[in-house]
Amino acid sequence: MTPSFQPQPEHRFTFGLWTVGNIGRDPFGEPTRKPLSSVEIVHLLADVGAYGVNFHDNDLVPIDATPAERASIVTKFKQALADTGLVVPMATTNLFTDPAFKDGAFTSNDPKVRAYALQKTMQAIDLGVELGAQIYVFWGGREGVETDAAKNPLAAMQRNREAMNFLCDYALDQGYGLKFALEPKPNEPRGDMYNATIGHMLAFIETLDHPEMVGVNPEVAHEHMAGLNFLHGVAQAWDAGKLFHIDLNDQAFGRYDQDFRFGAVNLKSAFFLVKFLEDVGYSGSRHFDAHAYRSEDLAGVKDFARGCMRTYLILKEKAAQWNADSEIQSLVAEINGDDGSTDAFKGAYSPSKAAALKAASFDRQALGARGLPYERLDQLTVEVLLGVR
Ligand code: GLT
Ligand code: MN
Ligand code: MN
Repeated sequence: MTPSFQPQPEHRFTFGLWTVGNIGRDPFGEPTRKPLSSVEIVHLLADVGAYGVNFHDNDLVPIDATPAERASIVTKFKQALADTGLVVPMATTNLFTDPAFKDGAFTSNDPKVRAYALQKTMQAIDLGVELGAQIYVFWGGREGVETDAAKNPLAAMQRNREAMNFLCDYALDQGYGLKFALEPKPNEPRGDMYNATIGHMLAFIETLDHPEMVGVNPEVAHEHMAGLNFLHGVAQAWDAGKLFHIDLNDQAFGRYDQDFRFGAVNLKSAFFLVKFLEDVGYSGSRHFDAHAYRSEDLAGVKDFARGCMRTYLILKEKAAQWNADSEIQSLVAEINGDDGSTDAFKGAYSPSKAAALKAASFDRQALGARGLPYERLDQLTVEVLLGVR
């Protein structure tokens, strides 16, 4: 049977209100698309086959809304969810748009800004939980500097920790059962942002009071902006039990924050990422944190959203093909071959093992002379991707 590449709820494909809702503004140009209401976005996402919709507090409820306005917006949004069957797996706080956050939220030098950021986040957590969110994302968009004269990086780290500890305790105190997912990014909008990569964030999490409820939300584009191998960071997060959420998109290395459609730039990296997520059985949201090219109209926004999901599903099918390809698998077996001659040295340390290993002899020249068939394996991978196998 030819696969249909039709998104299904079990694929856990989600989009943010801000992604398909992006109006095509950039630092050099005015919007190219009309804003959509959150209800319209829910219907658009249902139309293209998404499973869920995520939001920042202010994507849904304007920052200056009255309690009555909030209530009416939430009622309409809940109705749209009920009408379409879409769910809200994740929510987050906008701590970057308002000028109050121009020098950061949790890491601001101003204690009033820090307190306001905590207040806003608690209210946003309440909103997210009310709509069903189980994962709460923290992207520190303004947590950084343009000059290190402005902020002590150690103080920033401590303030960030204090805020996360406070908010973990808040969520626990409310009995929310939330998990927090921290999203690293190296720069943009700040000159440099704290906890710049997946690795920084994983280390930071271990210093918190409740590390068990905090994981990461890595984004393809953000690690690529730092010139890093995204898959390796994701594998490390998975190994640590910290892959709570993932932001899929694409990005040319070394460029500004492009947030392109998933698979739009680095297809081979996208392939190995999808293969990894599927092979290990990642069961969280596949969240597309990206937006349509500024040149698109509403139909193009749908093409963008469908393209993200379709590319993921095609790559998932290619990964299954790679795993089932006998020539590829025999190369994999050859690469990982083991004649058992080092069995005595494997596993945990013991003094006798160490002594035996120190006394063993190895044919170093033969080890160095052995050819590794990675060229053939990579070419076969390319041919799977190009559809000629
Ligand atoms: C913003 C940012 C993203 C974050 C979102 C969550 S908003 O668009 O570029 O990477 O995931 O705050
Ligand atoms: Mn991004
Ligand atoms: Mn993101």
